[in-house]
Amino acid sequence: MRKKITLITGVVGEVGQALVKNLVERGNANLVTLDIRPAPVEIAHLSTHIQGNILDKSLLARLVSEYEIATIYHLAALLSTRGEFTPVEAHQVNVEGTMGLLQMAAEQSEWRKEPVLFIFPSSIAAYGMPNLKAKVDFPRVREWEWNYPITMYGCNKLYCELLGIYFSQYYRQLAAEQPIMLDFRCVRFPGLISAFTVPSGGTSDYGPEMLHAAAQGEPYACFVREDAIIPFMAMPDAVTALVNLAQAPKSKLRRCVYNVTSFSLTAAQIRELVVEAFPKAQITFKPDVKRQRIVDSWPADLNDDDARRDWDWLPAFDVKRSFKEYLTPNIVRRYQG
Ligand code: AKB
Repeated sequence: MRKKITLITGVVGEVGQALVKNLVERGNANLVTLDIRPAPVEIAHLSTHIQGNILDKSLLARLVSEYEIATIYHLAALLSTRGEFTPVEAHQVNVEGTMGLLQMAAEQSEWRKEPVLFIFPSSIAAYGMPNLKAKVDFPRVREWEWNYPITMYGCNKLYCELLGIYFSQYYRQLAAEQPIMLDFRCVRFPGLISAFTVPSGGTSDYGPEMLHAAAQGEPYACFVREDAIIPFMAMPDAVTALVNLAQAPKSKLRRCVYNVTSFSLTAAQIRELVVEAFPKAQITFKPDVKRQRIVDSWPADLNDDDARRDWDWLPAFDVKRSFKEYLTPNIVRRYQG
């Protein structure tokens, strides 16, 4: 009999590393992780790691022949800044990679006669505010509003949300027999800040970069204006959101895609918090017009009322707790030792 497992793609990314630790702490032992990169030492012992490409069909075929995949956390993606430099590659990884996994999950759901749970992180990048006036006038956007992304990554995320809904509700809708469909659940994340990892390739990276630079005593030139504002969340809350959504009773979920958020800050406010934690921080502002435009297209805040109502979503780390209890002490420890 094949071993029942949870598959995590893109595990070497920031969310993946935090998620693996969290799932293991919760007693989830049967984790298989997949990434184009080798597993870092911090998490290598926590799962069976496969180094490979999600676009490799023979690799996916080998996976299903060896394992019964019950749950998939599909985190592999090229983020918004990186995606603008390599849009074709971003589309391949973000869309074709997701499509391949959705197809595999659909086939597995039929084979097992039980839905595969497919958890997908989307992003504020799925939104596109047309100008700063709209951003000010409509600060707390709902899931279905302003879905006009201006980055390849944002377009990819929005389309993959729709693909997930398609595979979970309409796949083979004209077939004689209704197949068992997969269970697709998605959260739209704001910018994420981790104490243990530094992001790469994103456009919300200026927040965590400011903090990590200050903790290492390095100067940092922030690539957005002081008044640039987007929502953020501390990494432990991001992981909780994924796991809680995965565990929510299906009957309670009235949507497939949910906004989740914690606090919104301008770049100047982030700087103030960083300077409070690291008084010697040398942070200047040197806006990059092109990356600024991307940040300006993202909403100032997310309306996450539906997640709160349907599966009791509540961030544990507001801005004060994030900095005082999670970010500052852990970052200090990280760079001191
Ligand atoms: C990015 O900046 O691309 C990501 C995101 C907001 O999804 N961090």
